[in-house]
Amino acid sequence: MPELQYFAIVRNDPFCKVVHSILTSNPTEEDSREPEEVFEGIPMLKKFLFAMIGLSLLTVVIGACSIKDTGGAPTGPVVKMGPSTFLQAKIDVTKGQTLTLQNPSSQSHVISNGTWAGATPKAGAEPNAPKAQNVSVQVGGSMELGPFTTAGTYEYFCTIHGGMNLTVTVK
Ligand SMILES: [Cu+2]
Repeated sequence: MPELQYFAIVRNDPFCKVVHSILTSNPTEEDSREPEEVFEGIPMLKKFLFAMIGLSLLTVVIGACSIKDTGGAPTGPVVKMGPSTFLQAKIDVTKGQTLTLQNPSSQSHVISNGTWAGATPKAGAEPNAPKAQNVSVQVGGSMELGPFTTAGTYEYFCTIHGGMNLTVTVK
């Protein structure tokens, strides 16, 4: 299983090491036959089943080891942005959580504390509001707000897109 060994060595990860040692361990003393002998004694269907199970396990193991490589995926609430709006105008957040703003749209945004009052941008942060001061969020990018430590209502807006408001309610 060269791929698996590669993962185990590259990851240098306890879980991967365990899997690696199991799959590369020598036959036990009770079973002193050569691995080839053992394999020959198994009917074709069983060999096929073992191969399928082996492949499934390999997929799961590689998947498990790979997930750690991706890292950074938000564990808290997420609000996505469109080209000129937040795709939701309000979000509830539990005290202590950090909010992630993701921008999968075709336009970049600039986020600050405050709100659009009609056509007028009103910058300003409520007491205890996590600060955002002209944070540029590029196409495909994201930013974090928080952690929100105090219950209350907090306003954020995009300074370049009129009416692009987000209200965060912390409970
Ligand atoms: Cu914007």
